[in-house]
Amino acid sequence: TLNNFAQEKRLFPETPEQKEKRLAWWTNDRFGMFIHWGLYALPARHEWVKNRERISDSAYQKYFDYFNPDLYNPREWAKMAKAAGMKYAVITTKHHEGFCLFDSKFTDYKATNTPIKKDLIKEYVEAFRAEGIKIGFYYSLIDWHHPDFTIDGTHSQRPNNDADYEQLNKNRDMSKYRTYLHNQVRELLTNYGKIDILWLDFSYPGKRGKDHNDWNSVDLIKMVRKLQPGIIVNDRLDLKEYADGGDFVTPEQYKVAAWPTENGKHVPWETCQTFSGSWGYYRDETTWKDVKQLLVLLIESVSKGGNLLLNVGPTARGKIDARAQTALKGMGEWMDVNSRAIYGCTQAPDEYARPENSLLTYNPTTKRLYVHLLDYPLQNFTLPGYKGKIKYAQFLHDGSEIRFSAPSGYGYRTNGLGQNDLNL
Ligand code: JFZ
Repeated sequence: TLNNFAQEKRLFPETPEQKEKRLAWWTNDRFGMFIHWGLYALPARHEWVKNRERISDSAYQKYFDYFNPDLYNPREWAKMAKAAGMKYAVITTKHHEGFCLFDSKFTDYKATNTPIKKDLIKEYVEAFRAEGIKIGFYYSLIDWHHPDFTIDGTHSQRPNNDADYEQLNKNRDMSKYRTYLHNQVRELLTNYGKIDILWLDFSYPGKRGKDHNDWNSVDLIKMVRKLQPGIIVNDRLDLKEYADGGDFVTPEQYKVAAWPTENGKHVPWETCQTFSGSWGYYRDETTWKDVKQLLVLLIESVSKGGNLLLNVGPTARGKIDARAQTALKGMGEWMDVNSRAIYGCTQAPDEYARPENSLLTYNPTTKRLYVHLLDYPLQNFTLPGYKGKIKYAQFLHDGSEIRFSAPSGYGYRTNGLGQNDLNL
């Protein structure tokens, strides 16, 4: 209610209606490409490799010295994203390792100083924009390379003993890192034209953690909105006490049970998912999801009012892994004929109780209900509880008629689906 709204703690003067409008394209489009790319593509065993294996700066330096993605062709990536039906993309401009794919004035630890000698972000922005894909930046709040980022529980140089933290941090000054972080976000939101999405990652309050004070999240987000008034920002700044500390929630690598709520109201959400488990390119990982699993992730998100940001981890030479390409193609084939059940769709009204082994998406503008049959063929299915009148039913992929009947006492029932409409 309006009353609630007045009581909420806010940073910006924006009504819920204005927010809905600002997010309208994102809510409509539903499906985006996440891109995790950095020096960790060279070891090719997880983007947290520096932390996991406690690799020193000097030992990690070889990946900088040999970073040379000679086959980088972001136009090709953008075409793949587009063919899969993805409408926006979010790339790691800097991940936790601290390496910048963009040409920053504030560091030497950047792609322009490696053998490739290019601002890879500039090329990404131009290529994806040319394909009509909205532009997102991921920027890591964590930085394992910056000399002033205090060593914490996530750090690659973390000590084994609690007592050693103080000693290690005595020459580190988080206020200097904070300035660096604000400066770089300002560069990213100034030098590359209109940016549609910003992903800041992440806060982890606690004893060996970092929270909104470490990033000065309040001033950071104020700067972000001033530089890019239309931008959509994720929720990992630790600004939970504000109703507008982030635009959407980000459940990661798991399926949500239901549309997430805050104060009893549905909130915008996006799940981010990998093809194989790791975000960065991982050569030997064998846990690849198949096309059906991936499509179910997408459909299930939309069926609960959310988005899917599906990740690729390009290789050290700048190619999208062949297995990821095949999966993207498979999703694209499905989207070619079925995207109408994704774009502009959301959770179906409750009255459409879900038939077994199916997911429902619903377009509130056209009032069309999409029943995604996860098992097929099947003898028939019912829409129990639906009291309205169905005018017509058809398969979406080929427009063929589905015959149905409305027996008294319960909802609609299809007749012999997948069995040549034989009424058994
Ligand atoms: C973070 C990163 O550490 C990871 O490498 C990747 O970039 C991913 C998209 O984001 O991982 C997180 C961050 C936050 C949570 C979980 C994983 N969280 O809040 O549950």
